[in-house]
Formats: sequence, structure tokens, C-alpha cells
Amino acid sequence: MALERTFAIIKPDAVSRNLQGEILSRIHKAGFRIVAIKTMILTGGEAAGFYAVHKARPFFGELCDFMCSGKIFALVLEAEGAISKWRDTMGATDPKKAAPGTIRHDLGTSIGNNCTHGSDAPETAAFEIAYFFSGVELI
Ligand code: 3AN
Repeated sequence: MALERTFAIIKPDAVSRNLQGEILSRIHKAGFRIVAIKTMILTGGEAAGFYAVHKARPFFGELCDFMCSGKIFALVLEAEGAISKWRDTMGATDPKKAAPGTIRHDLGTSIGNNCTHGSDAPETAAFEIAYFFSGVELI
């Protein structure tokens, strides 16, 4: 499998519950290299731009409000097959359907408050990494 990069967010629900250390520990244990990390509070416009693919979904407004409700950690993770590996580490979108041992199962509280985000394909990973990080931050 090729070395790959994916984009991850530790969402406001996790940061407000002080779970960022636990999630970073799981990232290390799963074998990722953290290429870049930054913390920030998104504006409404930044959240809407990031989730533009979900604009037509009924939960779009709720999702954007939630994503700018507090501090997030944005990360670029590297590993062989990083995109699917990170999605496996997170588990299914809905914590109730996620497998035991995954972040969303163990730490998530609802489909919206599911602690982490991860890119779902190489194209979205490329867009999402470039949305948050410049070239010199990714060396
Ligand atoms: P994933 O993040 O697992 O790829 P998507 O792309 O279906 O999931 O959804 C994007 C984000 O929107 C999810 N991370 C989740 O927090 C939120 N979301 C998905 N479905 C709902 C829903 N029915 N109500 C509220 N938020 C939702």
C-alpha cells in the first residue's frame, strides 16, 4: 500500500470534553505520523466552505453551527493507506453503529457529536489539507 496523507479534525465536542490527548494517543498507537497540527475556532464562513459538499443536506446549518461552536484541532496524518486507516480508526459516522474500540464508538455521543472528522477519498483529502494548511506547514 502506498504512503498517503489524510485530513483529520478533532471536533469541538471532543475538545470541550478535553479528549484531544486521548485521541492523539489513539492516532499514535494506530501508527500514523502527525505531519501537521493546529488549533483554531472556525468562522461560520470557514465551516460552510469546508462542508460545501453537504450544502443540500438537512443538517447542514446544524453541522456548521456545531463546527464553529468551539476550538478544533486540525491535523494532517500520514501512513500507508492513511485515508481508509483513519476512517477505520474513527469508526462509523453514528457512534451507535460504530465498532467497539473505535474513537466514535468509545467517545462519541451522537451522529453530530462524533468527536472526529476524516477525509473520505484522495480528492477530498487533497482539498481538505489545502483548505487548512499551506505548503511550508506540510514539509
Ligand atoms: P463522515 O464524517 O463519517 O464522512 P458524512 O460525510 O456523512 O460522515 O457527514 C459529515 C458530518 O456531518 C459527520 N461527521 C456528522 O458529524 C454530520 N452528520 C451526518 N449525518 C448527520 C445527521 N443526520 N445529523 C447531524 N449531523 C450529521
